[in-house]
Amino acid sequence: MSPSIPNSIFNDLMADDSETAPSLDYLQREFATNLLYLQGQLPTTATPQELYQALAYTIRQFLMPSWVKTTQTYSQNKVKQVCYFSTEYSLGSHLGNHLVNCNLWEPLKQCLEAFNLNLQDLVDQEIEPSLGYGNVAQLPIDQLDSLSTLNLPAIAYGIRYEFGSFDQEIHHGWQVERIDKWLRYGNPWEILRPEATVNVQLGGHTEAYYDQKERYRVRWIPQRCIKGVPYDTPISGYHSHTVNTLRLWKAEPIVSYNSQDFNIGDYYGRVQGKPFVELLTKVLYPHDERIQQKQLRLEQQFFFVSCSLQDMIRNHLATGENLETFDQHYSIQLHDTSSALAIAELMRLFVDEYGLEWEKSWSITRKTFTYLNPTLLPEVEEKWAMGLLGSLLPRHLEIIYEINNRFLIGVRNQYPGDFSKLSRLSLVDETGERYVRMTHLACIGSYAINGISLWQTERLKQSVIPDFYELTPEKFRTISSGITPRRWLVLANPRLTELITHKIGNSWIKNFADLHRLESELDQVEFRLAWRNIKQENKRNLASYIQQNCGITVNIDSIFDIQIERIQEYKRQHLNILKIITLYNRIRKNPDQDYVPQTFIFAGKTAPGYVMGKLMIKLIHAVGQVINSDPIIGDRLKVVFIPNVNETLSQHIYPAADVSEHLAMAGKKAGGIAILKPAFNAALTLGIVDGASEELRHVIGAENFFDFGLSLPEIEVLKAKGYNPWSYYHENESLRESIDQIASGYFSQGDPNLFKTLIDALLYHDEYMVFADYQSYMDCQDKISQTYRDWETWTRMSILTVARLGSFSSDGIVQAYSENVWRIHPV
Ligand code: 16O
Repeated sequence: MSPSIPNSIFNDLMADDSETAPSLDYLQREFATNLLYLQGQLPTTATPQELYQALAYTIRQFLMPSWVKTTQTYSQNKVKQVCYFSTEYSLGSHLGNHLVNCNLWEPLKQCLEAFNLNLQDLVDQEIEPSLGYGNVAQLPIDQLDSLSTLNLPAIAYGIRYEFGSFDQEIHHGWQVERIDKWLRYGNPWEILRPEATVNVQLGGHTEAYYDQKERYRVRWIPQRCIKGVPYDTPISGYHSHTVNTLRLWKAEPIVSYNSQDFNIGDYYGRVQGKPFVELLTKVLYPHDERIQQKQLRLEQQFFFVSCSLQDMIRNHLATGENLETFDQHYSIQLHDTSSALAIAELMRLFVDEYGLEWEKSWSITRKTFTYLNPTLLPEVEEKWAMGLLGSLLPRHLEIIYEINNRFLIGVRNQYPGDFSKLSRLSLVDETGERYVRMTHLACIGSYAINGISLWQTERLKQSVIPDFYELTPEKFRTISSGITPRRWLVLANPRLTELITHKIGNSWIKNFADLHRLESELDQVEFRLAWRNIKQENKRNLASYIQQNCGITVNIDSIFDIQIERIQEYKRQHLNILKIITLYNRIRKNPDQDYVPQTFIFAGKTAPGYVMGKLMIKLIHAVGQVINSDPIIGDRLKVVFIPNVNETLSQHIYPAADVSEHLAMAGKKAGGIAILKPAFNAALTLGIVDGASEELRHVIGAENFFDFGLSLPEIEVLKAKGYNPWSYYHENESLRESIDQIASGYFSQGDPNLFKTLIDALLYHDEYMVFADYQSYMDCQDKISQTYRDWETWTRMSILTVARLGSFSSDGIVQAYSENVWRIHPV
């Protein structure tokens, strides 16, 4: 039975009036109504969080009609969609993003001003869902923004972790982790879809049988069965009617309606078992530490791919199509190997559940998947121990064996007698304990393989998976990465957005290459002045945040130099610290000289079990404490650590940055889209030339980029010669002085032991060649200070950086993927 709501009512609701801005009056009424009816609050007693919620409810209704229409259009017109499969999404805040995309920022700002409320303050109340770490989790989110903007059909599947990336607190300079309860106030941006629930099986064994047609078949007798419940979140695009969906799965126990199950004991047993099932989607695991709960991670991966594939098959069949056309309606983008099990699961669904022939199933499967490999080093590849995989997914292990057998027959024919080739390509690693190699599964089961930057894709071909490149070179694509200008410029930096738009119109927001028009404005002195003043304003804002949250007064005429990324040895925050200590020593020795004042701003989390990462955070604080309170130094040098950085907070930091640092040793960093965010916000880049930074430097011009350090070939030469950190220590006086200070306890109240592990790691191994790059880094730093003295030159470099970023918008990337890989079309 479907309700018959009169057209006069429903058409009105669905009417598309997104072109015309809602009246002030309307917005004010809606906001007040939501505050009262949904929050049960009065203006006098409402907390900022409740005001934010009322605002969120006010905005989300603008999205709903387009969202419903988009979904309906896809299924009615049987449109081909790209489906992202990723275990991680760094969503960032919803409200600000939708306000920009729906053109509601200004109207709402006015609406709230009349209520004596500040829009930005309320936007900052949102607890963002941090359901992933770093670049790899950010990439799909920016691409989804572009997909909706370009009216391209997409759906993203993932896991609805109850607790995302932990909250970072700093106690006496040490990182302390707090559970991220992002759902504690409810989540106005999701809608629960219980009717789309699916069941997922785990464990048990398999058995062979003959079906009615006397065909040999296998069936899986699972030991456990759990429910996957989807929660949908809208993904809006910039000034577009397309609202795509992010569908995240939560694990729940199956509630039986079989009356016999309801004897008392069983009932309480079930209630008590509930938390164990829900453990599955409880928490996001960091990947930069060894996880004990490996099994849980494998369960998470399988759970979400199984839910998603079943969902897709159900939707596909519901349109009246059969499975033979599956690949014509879906392209599945495997985001790293954490979703590669989908290949085995799709085969199982086709062969076991729907009775398709193996060959047919394999052919459809291979035409469905595309694989993004964002890694650099073969040693970080994901492998699952055979025993674990077999006990959790017995049928999938058999399927993987079968895929492997058939694959290796082909390899044997192509390379007769080459046994080492065979073992290098095999899905099963048999060099020690036996493992299934997920990278291999992803390569074999997909029709396109791409890296994350041009350079990294080359590394994939040459050194990460060269055998696959040799075998199937036609699968490899070279599409770079980019970020969305909406989130990283329009939302993050309204002042700069306004100035750019004032100069060249607003077409650049959708056609990012239009920014090149800024180059012709370069010679106008008022323009450069305006550009510089915006940076100063943004620095003033950040300075007051720092004052309030870190209790440190910073000089807004100093260079704001940022290093925001995960704290990891290979990213070399300690190199930065050694530089800062050197600068400190210089001022102490010659206090009367004229120095360019500098503020060094760090932010980043480190994995909870990563001792060295934690020690690096402590070192930043310890050095900061000494420097920041030294009267001789005054405001010429400050060290700041901004705790608990996430997407939203970083959007307040980038616009204030003069310099952004990227210090990872050459050859260690695969993606590096992080380098783009400060550049979008007119910061100059100081970095190792490697991968993404090489692309950036090439595009903006080497003269606008500060580079330093050893290149990858130079590192290899040095390693071959035998790298000895001691020789640098002995030869470089200021380096030695800095190291000795840390080692002697100068920054740890006389305690020589506190940083001993860190210092010893540098002196005895220095795996990431911090010492080898130190002098070149110092020289580069001096060049920066010199350049900064001349603000005209500096501002020109800054404008040119932004003007030349055109090719780094995720719009262009997604366009290229759609045409060359996914073969999807605008709707
Ligand atoms: C519920 N949302 S009832 Br754009 C969610 N409708 O299902 C719960 N949403 O998970 C959540 O905890 C609860 O809200 C409290 O916030 C419901 C409708 C909706 C409309 C537009 C957009 C997004 C969602």
